[in-house]
Formats: sequence, structure tokens, C-alpha cells
Amino acid sequence: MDVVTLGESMVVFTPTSDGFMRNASQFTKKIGGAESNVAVGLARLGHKVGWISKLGNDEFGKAVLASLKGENVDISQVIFDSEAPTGIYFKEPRRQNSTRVYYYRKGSAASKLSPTDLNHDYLSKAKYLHITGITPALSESCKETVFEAIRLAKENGSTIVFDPNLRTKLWDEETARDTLLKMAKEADIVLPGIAEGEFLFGESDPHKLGQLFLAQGAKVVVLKMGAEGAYFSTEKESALIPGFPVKQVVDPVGAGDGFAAGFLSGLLDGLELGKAVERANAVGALVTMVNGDVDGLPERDEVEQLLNKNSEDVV
Ligand code: KDG
Repeated sequence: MDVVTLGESMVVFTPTSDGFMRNASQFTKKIGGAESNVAVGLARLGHKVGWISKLGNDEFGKAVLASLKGENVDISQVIFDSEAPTGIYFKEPRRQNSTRVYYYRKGSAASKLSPTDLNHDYLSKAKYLHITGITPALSESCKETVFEAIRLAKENGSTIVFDPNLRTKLWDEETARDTLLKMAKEADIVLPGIAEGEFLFGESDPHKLGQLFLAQGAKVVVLKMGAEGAYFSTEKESALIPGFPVKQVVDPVGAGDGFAAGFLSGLLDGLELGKAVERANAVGALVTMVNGDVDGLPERDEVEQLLNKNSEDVV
């Protein structure tokens, strides 16, 4: 596998009408989950990617599995749990760049993941292990699973890629900060948003933040700065790579996952860091133009088209 990722996927319901969700009578049903969004993004770009998780043995679990299988994500490590349901969440778009989410995932099948669910052999064959800060927020056993996955992957020389994905609805700030910092220390590559960097270190200057993450042990840090682009840092270099202007953001959810998929895709293709960040920016921008957490994730030719365009022409 090029990349193995681990986390919870859910069925996502979004009202078809504007306004408060309490007044909605119809919803669209789609699939979401940060880690599986990354997996779909990578698969659409032609990479080999596997997703480890648990699903309820129910209609929604079958929907998630069918969707990921249809995207060519390897689902051989997915376990069905007959005792717990598949998580769901609702997405209520309020205004441009302001979407409210409501989770119904407490006690979900994925929250029951435990270290014994991990297949050592499978993890040992991953070039990259992608993890996010959502998984340890789901339960104590999920937290243990993430750290065990890191241990196993590292033992076999995989590169650990970490996206903090802070979700304050899922845990208290102190526990979140403490756990996310521990994960950052284990990671080779860290992909935080500026707000997450500020949450973790109380610092918002991208260069200083990059240095702070490097001091924790990361080799590459890429700070996502929304429309401005992204700022990457290593011990030897650092630079701002401008983003692609998007005239109308339709749905920002999943843009960070698209960014991660684009960046990893660039690294897998052997691009230099700046070019990999440029690809990440392009994929992230394309995701925001379409409704749905995964629906805007592009295929390779769409990314090439955007990269070869003068950025002034875009959308
Ligand atoms: O990054 C997008 C995710 O936030 C979304 O797909 C749902 O995984 C999700 C979460 O926990 O919020």
C-alpha cells in the first residue's frame, strides 16, 4: 500500500433547503469521515490506499463500505460490529464558510476500535500511515489504537503523517491539546491548519509555528492557510506556496483532507516539496467547489488542468 489510514466514516445528511435544519423536510445522504476522505482522494489520483475501521452491521455501514469499495479503496481491514451502529452526522450550511455539524456517533462501531483489531502485517507494508486527531477523540480504545498503529508502522519504517483535525465538539480542550501534541511528536509530517497551530502553541505566525512543530520532531510541516495557500517548513527551507482563488466556496468541509491527499500524492510521485504543496492547494481548492465531503475530490486530469491554468482564470 502507498498509504494506510485509520478512522471513522459516517453517513452524512444535509438538508436540501436553506435555513435552520429544524425546518428541513428533505436531506441528501452522502459519505464522510476525514480519513476515508483522504483515502478516496488518493484513490482518485491513482494511488493504492487502505482504510482501517469498524462499521455497524447495518444499512449505513453497508453504504459506507460500498462507497469506499467503489472508489477503489482497500477495505480488507474493515470489521463489521453487530453490537454498535455506524455513526452519522448532519451538516447544516448556514452561510459561506460557516457550516454547523451535529454528530450522532457516541458509542458507534468505529468508537469500539481497539489495538487488537490491527493487522501487523498490513500496517508493516504501508509506505505512509495517515492519522488524524479525530480518532483519539472518539474513545480511550481508539486513542490506544492510534498510538499502537503508529508504533507498528514506525517499527517497519513507514512515514507517519498527522493532521490534527481538531474537533472541539468531541473532547475537552485540555485533553485535546495534550493528545494532539503527543501525536505531533510521533509524526514525520504534520499538516495543521493555522488555527490548530495557534490552539496547540498559542502562536499564529506560520514561520514560528513551523519551527515549533519541527522542534517537536517533525521533519516536514505544512501549515494550511486557506485561500492564501500553505506554508511549508523543513530544517533547510521554508516557503509560502500560494493557493488557488475560488470565487465561490460551495462547501468547505473536506478541503483539508483533499489537501492531505494532494500532498501525499505529490510525495508519492516524487515531487519536490513546493510542488507537492502546490498539488495539495489545487486539490483542496477543487474540493470546496462542490457539495459533499468527497464529491469534489478530483481525478488526476482535473488537477493537471487547474495547475496548468493561469490562476487568474480559475473558476
Ligand atoms: O474533514 C472533514 C470531516 O470533518 C468530515 O468528513 C467528517 O470526519 C468527520 C468529522 O469527524 O468531522
